[in-house]
Amino acid sequence: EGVGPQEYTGIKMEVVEWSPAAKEAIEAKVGGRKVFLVAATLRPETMYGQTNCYVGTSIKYGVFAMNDKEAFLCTYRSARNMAFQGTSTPRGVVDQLLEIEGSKLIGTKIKAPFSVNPEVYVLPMDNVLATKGTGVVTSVPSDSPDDCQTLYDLRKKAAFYKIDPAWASIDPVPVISTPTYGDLLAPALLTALKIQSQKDTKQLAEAKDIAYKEGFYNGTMLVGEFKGVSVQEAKGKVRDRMIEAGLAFPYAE
Ligand code: A2H
Repeated sequence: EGVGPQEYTGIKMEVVEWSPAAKEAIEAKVGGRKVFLVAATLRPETMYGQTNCYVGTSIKYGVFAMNDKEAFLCTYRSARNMAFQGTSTPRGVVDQLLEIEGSKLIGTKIKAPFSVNPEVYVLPMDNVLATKGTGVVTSVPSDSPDDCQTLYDLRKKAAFYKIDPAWASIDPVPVISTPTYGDLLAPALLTALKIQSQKDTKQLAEAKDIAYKEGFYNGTMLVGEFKGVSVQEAKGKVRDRMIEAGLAFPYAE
């Protein structure tokens, strides 16, 4: 954790189809609002490669009215931060419509803004922290070692994780190229560091560090409007485009 506030990008992922366990409880209470799962990311330029989304199964989430038309699914803590950052109206008011446990969200189908794969599924991840961001994580297995290893674990043990294998069937998408690791940085690092499971937290922390530095300082975009542009230059521009499109917003904590 740094000293100052961390500047994230909040990514709005509209619900296309709720999981059976969430459907009735939620649809009855949102008053016709569009509902979005909302993730906090430090890497908006990687959203082209989102293949799924992660929640923690034992985390308590809420659905919060942001205004008359939209509701966000995230932790109470993050909804409260948003209320004081002008994301919802009136300022400072948290309007919680319902509470739901993460386990019930698994299998929900959502839109993945800017992704090559326009619709993706909500899946479980062991290491999601309730105390960071919104408690919802966009999964970009091409560039995040944690996301990639979790996807591999889910594919290996679909029954154990109680998921339909089809929900984890989208492969990592090349988004950024680096001279040392090629077009799929995170899968290459998992192999190089011999990482086998989400439980290899020490090696994953090292992989995450390398991935972040390599991607940021040496990466070039392979897709989207800023194809061919360096990641350093594209990062803020993709963020701006997503905000202009109403698919993202600034979020700090
Ligand atoms: B990042 P920092 Cl491609 N629990 O987004 C666990 N992890 C969380 C989280 C939570 N509650 N909320 C956000 N995160 C993840 C993309 C990404 C991210 C890529 C590569 C690296 C990366 C796609 N996932 O993060 O502790 C989110 O994943 C590595 C730094 O605040 C978010 O950005 O530095 C990042 O952790 C924020 O972590």
